[in-house]
Amino acid sequence: MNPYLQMTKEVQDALNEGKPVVALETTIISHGMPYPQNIEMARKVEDIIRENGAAPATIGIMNGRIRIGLDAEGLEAFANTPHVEKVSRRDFAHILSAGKIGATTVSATMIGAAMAGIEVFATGGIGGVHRDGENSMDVSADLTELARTNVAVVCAGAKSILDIGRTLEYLETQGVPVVGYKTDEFPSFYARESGFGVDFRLDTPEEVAAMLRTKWHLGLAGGAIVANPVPAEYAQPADKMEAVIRQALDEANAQHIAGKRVTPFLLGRIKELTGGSSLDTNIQLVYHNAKVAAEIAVALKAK
Ligand code: PSU
Ligand code: MN
Repeated sequence: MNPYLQMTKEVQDALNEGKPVVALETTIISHGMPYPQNIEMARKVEDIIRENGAAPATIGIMNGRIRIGLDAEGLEAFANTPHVEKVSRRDFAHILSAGKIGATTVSATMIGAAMAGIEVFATGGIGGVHRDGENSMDVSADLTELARTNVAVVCAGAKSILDIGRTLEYLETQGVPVVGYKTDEFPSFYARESGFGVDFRLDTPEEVAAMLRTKWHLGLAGGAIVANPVPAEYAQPADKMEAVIRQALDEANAQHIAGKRVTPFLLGRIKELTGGSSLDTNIQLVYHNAKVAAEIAVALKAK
């Protein structure tokens, strides 16, 4: 095993026995939600994965190790330590060698998952091409990671803080399949709609597993997006979110927020401006993604 990896017994046993495992990210805990909702979400999402037949592996960097699976203390540290670093591919080696605590984004979590041999990852939303990204060149490292690392990412699409059309164009260029899970439309996180289609629609975990196995058997490197819309009863109206997002974007521009601070700033402002009603949507869609990810991980082990 890679000497930088430190696994929980639950994950180690599952991997040794060829049982399904689902990766989870820590940026969503440290930078995506307030305490204590983040720790409640982090615990419950693990239970949902277990209930659906897989072992949960929440991934983060701590004390010079890549943690694959976190115990209660580990989860608490990511949920409630001030100034946890946000780690994408670029930051990974530095945060590890410096012994800092680093919450992994989608890109960094995919790296850790692939090192451990985990094929499926559940999260909320992915990063993408930001609005005005054609000028700022602010394109999330999540997209290039999806092009090179063999991990399927189950998400509720991308928030419309992003330019969803350009995000999908970029994914096409990078050869990343965008699967609509029981949907023909790419979802926009809070809303089930975005106005953009998916590359193809699949309706069962077995079909998704078959596509992934075939892709990887062929040696077509890279992951895939499994876009799973938020359940209708928890969705928010897209027009209400658009007004909030525009205000948050205006504030980010006025305050010259750039680089890795952009996404956490926007997420934080959206939460404040919606008075927390968006937080429940956010949490529920993560639970739904965890369930679907576990089902896909189970189906992949049967292939
Ligand atoms: N989008 C969300 N919630 C999140 C993120 C994105 O709706 O928590 C986090 C994820 O960890 C994602 C990261 O990988 O933000 C992308 O950051 P950036 O835009 O700086 O690449
Ligand atoms: Mn960025």
